[in-house]
Amino acid sequence: MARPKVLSIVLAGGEGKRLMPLTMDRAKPAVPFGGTYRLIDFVLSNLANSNLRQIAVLTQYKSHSLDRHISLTWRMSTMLGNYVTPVPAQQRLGPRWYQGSADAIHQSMNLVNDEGPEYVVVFGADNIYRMDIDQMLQQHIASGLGCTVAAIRVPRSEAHAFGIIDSDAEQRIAQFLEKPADPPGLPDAPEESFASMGNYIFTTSALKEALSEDAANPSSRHDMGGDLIPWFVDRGQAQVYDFRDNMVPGSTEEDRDYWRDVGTIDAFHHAHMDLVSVKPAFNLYNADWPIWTYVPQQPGAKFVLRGNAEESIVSPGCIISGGDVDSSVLSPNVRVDKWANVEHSVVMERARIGRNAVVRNAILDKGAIIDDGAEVGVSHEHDRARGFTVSDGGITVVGKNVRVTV
Ligand code: ADQ
Repeated sequence: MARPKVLSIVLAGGEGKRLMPLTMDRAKPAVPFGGTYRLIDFVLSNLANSNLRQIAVLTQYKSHSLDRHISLTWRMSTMLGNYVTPVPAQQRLGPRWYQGSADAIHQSMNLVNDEGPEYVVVFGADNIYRMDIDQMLQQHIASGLGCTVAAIRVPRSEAHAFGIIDSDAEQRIAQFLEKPADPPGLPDAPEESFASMGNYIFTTSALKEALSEDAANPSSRHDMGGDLIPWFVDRGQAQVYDFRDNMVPGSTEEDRDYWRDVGTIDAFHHAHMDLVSVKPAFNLYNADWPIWTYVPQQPGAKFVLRGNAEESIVSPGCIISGGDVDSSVLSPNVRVDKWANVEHSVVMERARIGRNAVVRNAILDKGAIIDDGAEVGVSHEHDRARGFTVSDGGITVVGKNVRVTV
């Protein structure tokens, strides 16, 4: 059977306020993750590995580093082909930026009209997971409905941060509540709720109708979860795709339903600590479903003068010269000097950690410099007094190129 024509749109305009200061001058999908990746690499890898290779990335907020990353990784790569296009907000429908995620799609309908796809895949750019999107597409096509929403079970205590779905036995969505204050539990598991992953597939004609009605509705906030999905639900045109039914090559029963929203400093740090655990819930090393990225050519990581790293990811170009690194993720080109101690931390590119310095439960953004003998994450009062963000969970964040003195 001929493959239907599909256009994929990745929503990459989010500000990521709760990840400040990591999103101070980059869009949330451009935030580095796991040493060598950026958040957006996960959705783009899932699309590419699912053979959905016509992809538009809608950018808006502070999109410079995101555009550069997409160009380097996803447009210039001969291996991946030239099929990902970043599309900046262009004010095509008047002098305004996108008002919400549905408005971002509405203002980009020229892409859909130009390509003429039968189905439009609309995915968020901020989450960490592996997914064979073709399996969801097959369910969408078989249903004949206008809209399919991917969903996962989450603890009810966290469900207020998501779109919550009430579906019947046939997977038809009866109710969709965007970020409800008091989320309902599931009939078979009262302490769990069924949460939207912010990943949708639409039949093109239905999407066009929904977007034009939404654009004409003065009371709409033009949000995918808040307005557009409820439009389909009200018309009996929305079904759920249970992420538990998805299986990618090389995954195991343990990691098959891994999906994380790393939208807060604590969730971001926690996901990194999982990566360096002996049995991580998310396996970066599954070569059957690779996560693609761009890493500039660099020599291998080097350990000298008894420099040491345990339970850690150490990226190319790093030099651990007599320092100790434990349970941490180091991006390329980091230096850790003699007698320094780095523990339970995420250290981004080109950070320098001087002699006798201590970095504990911290995130150091690119180019941060920790002077000889300086401490981060040892005293929260001291960290706050120096203007660093300290999260609710006690993670200290040192911003890009910031120098920490004794
Ligand atoms: P949120 O993540 O809170 O909830 P939102 O902030 O709209 O929703 O972000 C969704 C995606 O759209 C992200 O990838 C973001 O970068 C992007 N985005 C946001 N505003 C945009 C704009 N103006 N232009 C382009 N891109 C934009 C959503 C759903 C919930 C669901 C969670 C799952 O609304 O129902 O449960 O995702 O994480």
